[in-house]
Amino acid sequence: MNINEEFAVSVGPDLISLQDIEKLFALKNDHVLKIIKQFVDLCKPSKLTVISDIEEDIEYIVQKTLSNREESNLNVKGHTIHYDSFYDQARDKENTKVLIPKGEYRSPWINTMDRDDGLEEILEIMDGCMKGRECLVRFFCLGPINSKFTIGALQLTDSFYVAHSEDILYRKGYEEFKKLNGSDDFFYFIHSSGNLVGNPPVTKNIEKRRIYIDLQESRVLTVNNQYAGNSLGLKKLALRLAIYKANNEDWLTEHYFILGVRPKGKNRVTYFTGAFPSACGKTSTAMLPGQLIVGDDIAYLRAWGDGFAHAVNIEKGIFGIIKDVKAKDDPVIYDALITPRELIYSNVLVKDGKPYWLGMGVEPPEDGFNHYGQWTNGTFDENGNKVPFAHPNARYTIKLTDLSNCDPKLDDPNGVPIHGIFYGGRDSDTMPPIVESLNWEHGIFLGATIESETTSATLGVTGVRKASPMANLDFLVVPLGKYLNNHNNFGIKLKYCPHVFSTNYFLKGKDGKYLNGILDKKVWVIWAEGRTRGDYDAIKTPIGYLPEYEDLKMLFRTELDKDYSKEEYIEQFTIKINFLLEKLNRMEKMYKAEKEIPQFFWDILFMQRSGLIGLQKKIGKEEIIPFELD
Ligand code: SPV
Ligand code: MN
Repeated sequence: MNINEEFAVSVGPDLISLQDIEKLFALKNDHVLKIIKQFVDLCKPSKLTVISDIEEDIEYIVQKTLSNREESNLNVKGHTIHYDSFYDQARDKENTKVLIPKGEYRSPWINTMDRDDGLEEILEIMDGCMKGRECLVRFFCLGPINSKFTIGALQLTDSFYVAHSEDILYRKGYEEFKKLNGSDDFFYFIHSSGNLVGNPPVTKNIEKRRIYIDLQESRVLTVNNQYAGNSLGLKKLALRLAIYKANNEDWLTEHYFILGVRPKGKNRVTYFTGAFPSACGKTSTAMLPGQLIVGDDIAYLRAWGDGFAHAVNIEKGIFGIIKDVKAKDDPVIYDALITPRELIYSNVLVKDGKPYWLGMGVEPPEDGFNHYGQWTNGTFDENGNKVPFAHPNARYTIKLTDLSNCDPKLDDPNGVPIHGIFYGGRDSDTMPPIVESLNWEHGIFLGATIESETTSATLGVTGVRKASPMANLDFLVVPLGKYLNNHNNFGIKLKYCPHVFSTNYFLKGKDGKYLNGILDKKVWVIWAEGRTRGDYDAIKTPIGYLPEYEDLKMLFRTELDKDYSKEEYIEQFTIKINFLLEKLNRMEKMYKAEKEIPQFFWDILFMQRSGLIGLQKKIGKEEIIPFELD
């Protein structure tokens, strides 16, 4: 028997229609058939449905997610609401593990597990996990159609919500799979929500939630979850597989947005990527008024023939945090959220078919349905915590093309040339609002040392700083040293290396108040754009280049119609040597915990330290204003 016959016999006509079998055979890919057979045998669904790229198949998903109540209609046409389990509202870091074969190095920074043990455990949990349920077979593309960047993705899931979300967020891939010519060069993802309970149906056995990343087979197995960060193969699960692939080849996979910057009065678009840890301003930078958005979460970058790094968004939609989206501050998103279109809300409060979220700028009702279930103001959960009316990590899922600032180059198979990279931290007292790196290696250092401050629960205590290299620590699957080396080698190949900038929108004054307004980031971004085009001079310091006062004054005027005083500049851009030295000490301690950190990292760290100490001696002060360096 050949593989087709074997598949048809073993999977059988009670499970799959003849028409769907034909859809699979048309791919002429034995690897696809083998994977499906293996996981149908294991997960034991009662039905197998193959979804191709045609409208009718996609529409089937939308109908079924409604009829099985994974989603429900809201008042506005095309809007639906989905709920995840009360205990499945964010990425489960503890149970997301990278499976490492015996004898291979296991980095202390990465949550790893012995591969054999991990597979044994998860395959046992997945045994029969789809019993009585329908399993969907989906094909997608990570990246634009017909592009060198793009990687195929096969998804098996018993969740129509997952499938529906992926239709909004990712590009169709059934026809692209035909072009693989039988190769196994694709990622695959097996997902099951596991046993469901309640109405709407949510995952029951959360204690058996597992997300295991098997680099060796380019696959992720994930079970007993629904929250998109855990369940959707193509989002953070594929990110890890792609980081592995890129780091073993010669390109980059990053937790980057892609932004087209359009300075006033200059007829050009300059593309930037940017990585920011949570709550450091990533979405607000990607959605900066007057600019263009290509992507808000994940990018692949390759060295291109024109000498630039080119980037593509591997997604075509946004799974965005809805908290604090207000008509006043986020008019583009807000408008998309209240007008008819295909849109999934998750984990917000619904009353009379209307959604309400935290920080919406609208008074919420006193009761309704939310991630807890039937909710009234004053509901406490089983741990005695007051249940907010909506979850702080509640989300919306929409297509990028539904935003008025979507860049027409979203689907360009060549991607966009990247002139600059932002790394955004959050600290109240150390880094200036914007710093440009001295060179590419120093840019990697800036990315590797961004810190974000969590506000402590204890009153009066300064925030606890957490470093996340390139805002990618949660997704690293290769040792940090290898990752930093790959970055470095990538830059060496480029004729035009991106300029690298660190931002800090959260600097506070001596009175504890933020020194910058929410929109001031526009000035930093436009200044950075000008630097990549040679428009502005800058002041060289041991920590990088700082803007000159006159340039910022002019940009505050033209971009924001605001005054920017010398006093403000001095307060924001003063080099605080002791704080910066403390940061270097923290970084040294942290990076010493990992082996084989590249030498350039240490060279820069020690050079910065001696540069700062030298400056302190020369000027005789601990706080130095940029004018003193001119
Ligand atoms: C993030 O947390 O970085 C997200 C959302 O983009 S999630 O899909 O949960 O990863
Ligand atoms: Mn993200």
